[in-house]
Amino acid sequence: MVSPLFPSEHEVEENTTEPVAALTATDPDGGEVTFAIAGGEDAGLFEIRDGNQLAFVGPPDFEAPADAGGDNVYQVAVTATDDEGETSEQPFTVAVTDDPDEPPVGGPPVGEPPVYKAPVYEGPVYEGPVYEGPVYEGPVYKAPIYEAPVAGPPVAGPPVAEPPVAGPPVFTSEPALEGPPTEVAALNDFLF
Ligand SMILES: [Ca+2]
Ligand SMILES: [Ca+2]
Ligand SMILES: [Ca+2]
Repeated sequence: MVSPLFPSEHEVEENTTEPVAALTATDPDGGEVTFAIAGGEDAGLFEIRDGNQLAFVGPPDFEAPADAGGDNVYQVAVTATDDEGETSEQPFTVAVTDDPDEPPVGGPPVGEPPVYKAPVYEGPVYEGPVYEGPVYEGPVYKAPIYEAPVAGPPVAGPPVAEPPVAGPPVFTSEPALEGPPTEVAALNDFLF
């Protein structure tokens, strides 16, 4: 048989990560006793550490109690089992007390500058009429798409004028064979 001897009421300050209580029990037959969470409405918030330490899984917060009822009084039941399988269940009550000196919840960390919060606009909001005029349903102008001419072969320009070749002198008028002799006519008389 097993005979739990541990007290059943405890009180701890919030935020503790230390075990709430060291569980002790004796087996008159001299056997070894093991402990386990057996129930209680807040059983899920407790664990057994190192064989016989009843502890919160996470540190409790007085300002945000997680227990059933939210009154910072946690209920958990522990069983002690001896080496012959006999068990003894012991209900526990753990009251969490306030730590008045903890930093305020949600405030900036100590030593850090405050975070700038821009003011929220509280000016007038436009509440005038919403335009609900007729919807244009006339023809839609569709401009032709300009297609640039494709560049073709180079166009031959005007022929380049060649400078006239100097030829023999040309008479601009018929030499007068009759009438008063000209120098040419006189020359003819000598040749023919
Ligand atoms: Ca707190
Ligand atoms: Ca409670
Ligand atoms: Ca507090």
